[in-house]
Order: sequence, then C-alpha cells, then structure tokens
Amino acid sequence: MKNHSVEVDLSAGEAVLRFAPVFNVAVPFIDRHLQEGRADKIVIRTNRGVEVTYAELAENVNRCGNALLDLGIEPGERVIMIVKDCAEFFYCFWGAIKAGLIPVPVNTLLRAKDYAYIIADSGCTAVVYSPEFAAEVEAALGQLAELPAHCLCVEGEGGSLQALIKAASAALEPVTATAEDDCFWLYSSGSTGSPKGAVHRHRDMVVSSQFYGVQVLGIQEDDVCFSAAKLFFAYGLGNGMTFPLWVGASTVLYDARPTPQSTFETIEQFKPTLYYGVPTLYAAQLQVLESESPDLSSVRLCVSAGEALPADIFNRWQQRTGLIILDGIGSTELLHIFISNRTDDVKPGTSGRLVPGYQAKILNDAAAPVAMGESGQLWIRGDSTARCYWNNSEKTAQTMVDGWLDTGDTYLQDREGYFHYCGRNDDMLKVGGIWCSPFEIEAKLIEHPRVLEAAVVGRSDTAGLIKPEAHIILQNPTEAGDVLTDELLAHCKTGLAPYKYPRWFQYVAELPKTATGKIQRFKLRATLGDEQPM
Ligand code: 3UK
Repeated sequence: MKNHSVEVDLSAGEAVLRFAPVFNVAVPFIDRHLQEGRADKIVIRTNRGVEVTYAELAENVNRCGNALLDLGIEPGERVIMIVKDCAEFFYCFWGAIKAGLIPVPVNTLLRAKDYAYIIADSGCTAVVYSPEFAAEVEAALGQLAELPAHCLCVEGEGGSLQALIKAASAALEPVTATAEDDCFWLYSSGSTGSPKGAVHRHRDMVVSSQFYGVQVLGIQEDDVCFSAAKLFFAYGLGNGMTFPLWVGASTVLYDARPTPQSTFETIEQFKPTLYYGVPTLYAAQLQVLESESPDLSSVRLCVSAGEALPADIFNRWQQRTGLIILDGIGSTELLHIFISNRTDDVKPGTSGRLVPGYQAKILNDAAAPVAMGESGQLWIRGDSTARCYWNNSEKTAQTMVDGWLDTGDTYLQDREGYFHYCGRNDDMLKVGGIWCSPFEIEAKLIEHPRVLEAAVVGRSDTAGLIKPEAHIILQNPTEAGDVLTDELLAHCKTGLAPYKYPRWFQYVAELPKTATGKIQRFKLRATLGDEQPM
C-alpha cells in the first residue's frame, strides 16, 4: 500500500479499514484532497467572512507545522490549544500532527485554575490561545511553578501564531508514523474534578469518520456541516472538522457563543445540510420557533449528543421543522458516537442501536452480562478507543480492560435492540452537553464564609434536561433567602466555568449521609422540575 493511505474494504458487508504500515493521518485528511482535485474547493467558511480552499488549508497546515518546529518543539511534545472555532484551529491541529507533535484541544470555557492543572498535567511545551481567552490563560500561567517553553496568541502583530504561519516555509513532509501511534489528546472531566487526558491514535479519527460519519450520517462531498458544539469537544471535532475533511465536504465555523438566534442566523446565511447541536440548545431553539420561522430548508439532517435527547424535544422539533434529530451517545474516550439512531430507524427517547465497528456489553455488579431488557453498566469496544489516560495508570486500568471501555453509564437494551439511557454510575452531571462535577461546585460553595456544607445534584428542568441543584447548610440558617442566593450565585459565577453554577438553591438543616459521613447524593436527587431554573 502507498504510504499514508487507508483502504476501506466494503466487500465483507461491514467495512474493514486497512492502514498502510507508514501512516500519518494528516495526509488522508488534508493532502489527499489536492490529489483528488479539490484544491480550489472551499472547505472552511467562517462568520468573520474568512473562506479557505483545500489548497490554502494544506499550505497553511504545512506552514503552521513548520512554525511549531521552528520554535524547537520536538516530536511527541504536546501543544495545548485553547482556540475558538476558526481556520487557525485547523492549521494548528493538523500542522502539529503532520510534524509529529501532539495537539491537545481544550475546552475554551474553563477557568485559570483548570488551565493551570491541564498545562502542568500534560507537561506541554507550548500553549496556543485565542485572544478572547488571554485573561484566563495568563492567570493560569501565573499559578504555575514551571512555565511551558512557549505561549502564543493566535492573533496579533509579531510573535502571534498567525505571524509565524505567514513567515514559515510552505513545504512540510509528513512525519513517519503508524496508525497505532499517539496522535492527539482530549481532556475529559473526572468525577473528582481533575480532567484526564485521553490519548488518541492516528487511526481513531479515520474510524469515527468512516463508521459514524459515512455509515450513519451518510456524509458526502456535497454536504455542508455546521456544528453548534465547538471543535474543542470531541463531538464538535468530528462534526465540524474530521467528518467533512474525510469526504472532501465543507464546514461552517462560528466563533462565538452559540445562541438560538445566532445559530438560526448561521443556518440561514451558510445553508448547511448537516446541523449538529446539543439537547439544551434544541430546547432553546424550540422556544424561538414559537414566534419566528427561520429558513432551515438547506438542512437534511440534525444530530444531537452530549446528553440524552428527551423524546418530547425530538417530537416537537419534527412537528415544527419537519426534520429528524438523530440522537447518539459518544464519549471523549471513544472519540465519537458509538450508539445512534438512523435516518430510517429512529426510536425517540432512546440512543438507538450500535454503530457499525462497535460492540457493546451491559454488565451487572458481578461483571456478568444482564438479561435482555435489564439495566447495567455499558462497556464498549471499538477501534477509535483512546490508548490510555495520560499519566494515570490506575484510572486507565479501571476504565480500559481487554480492549473494552467502561462508559460510566447505566443502559438497558430492549428486545428490538435499542439502547435506553438510565443515568450515570457516578455523580457526574452533563449540563448543556458538557461535564460538570458536583464536587467542584460544592468546593466553590464551601469557600463562601456563609456556607457550612453543600451537596450538588442533578435535577431535571421543565424540558427534561439536567441542571445542578445545590442543597446548602448555612452557618446561620436565618440568613437563608434571595439576597444570600444572589450572593452565592455571583460567587459561583466567578471561578467556575459559566455552565457550572447551581440553577436552584435549597437551604436545608441537614444532608443525608452514610455512617462514614459520605453524602448520599442519590437521596437528594429530585426527578421532576416544577420551578423554573435561574
Ligand atoms: C453522556 C449521553 C445519553 C454519557 C460526546 C458525542 O458527550 C460526549 O463525550 P463526553 O466525554 O461525555 C460522554 C458521556 O456523556 N452522553 C453523551 N451523549 C449522550 N448520554 N445520551 C446521549 N446521546 O454519560 C457519556 O458517557 O463529554 C458525544 C460525540 C463525541 C463525544 N465526545
């Protein structure tokens, strides 16, 4: 086989992927399009009016790879990317991979404390950030004992990544690698609040693009993708970057916070065929649809992931727009969606059936398979699974066993083969599709001088979506009331990522605990929301 090529063999029914012994994944995703005649096709359009062709993409990927090498970054070293959705995200991510460096895209909504942890944990050589995040990044650097060798702002005069890209050579040979070699990392939040770096290999983006992108979404060259979920999230990375690049399609990038309004405007302006959101955004968009009728006629299919999509949201969206939302479950560790509904096979309120290329087993507490229709812990096997967690052999050994990955989710499979989500096995919450640790919010609340103890649990809002609720014991119970709630809210909003503040505050006299003093969060969990969240 030609170096850096991959064969998709469809003869056996299910696709089999064969990778050339020498394989750098930047070649099939970037350079291949020039050989296949797409040089002049526009691949990226942004809300700032930027348009990038496949030829310009390949050239800037080379320039950026060279710019990073020119700084003295060595093969295998990490480049942390705190970068908004923009063309430079592509240049940096793929330039690093082509040059043998490890790009690590990070959630841009995090705070200085989180960045300080990730920078130190990754042992990165460089941090690249968009100017919007400069304050948090600079504060993070101020908290570190040892600074990374390079910190680069993407934009700006002299010394910025953009300036280095312009000045660097446009010729770069792909570093020799194999499909099994480490390629990029993604951080996922752990229940103790410390994020874990999932180490992904060169083959992983090919596997998710082919099995989910091509075989489930049916993505083709003429599709136009728009992901409201950002590129730093494994979900957005596939939706808005790897899937379109795999088939020579194009993508629309929006670099600010996705609101229902901005999302509808982007759809009207750029006419995507594939639209990817999260349940919270679909719920908010449905509210706007009560009074407005944006033109969504370009869209052939909508996708949802990150948290379970309630059947009610699916039904209302279909009634209002005539479009199907395909719900599927994915994870950072598996890179993308491994159980999904299909365009011709949807069961609203379920995650659907297995994606080709993946296997599932549902185990009881004794690690034995449950009977059909019973719930248990969902384990998944597939070729896009991370090799390990960086620097965390204990967590790796617990979660990744004989090629199987413990998703941390409780699921049941019904007689027709559909998988039903039944909740997490830990206390972690998904809020707007993004991880949220109750421990982290509790720690923030307890910092406040008026708070004696706090327990945070997930509670469903009126749309059936989970948000954090705080149960609080005060130093002085007579202070309970709206004034204090406003003060605690303001306290949480500084120092915590913006989606992490509690939406309800309950002042209580005591918290349910085990004999050993551990808070029994399950006893606090309310299932039905009757009050509007804040
Ligand atoms: C939960 C869902 C029910 C579930 C992701 C698509 O969400 C992604 O990755 P994360 O690592 O979180 C994984 C966890 O999120 N979850 C995700 N989707 C669903 N629960 N229904 C769903 N449809 O707890 C899972 O273990 O942030 C989603 C593609 C790539 C991804 N990384």
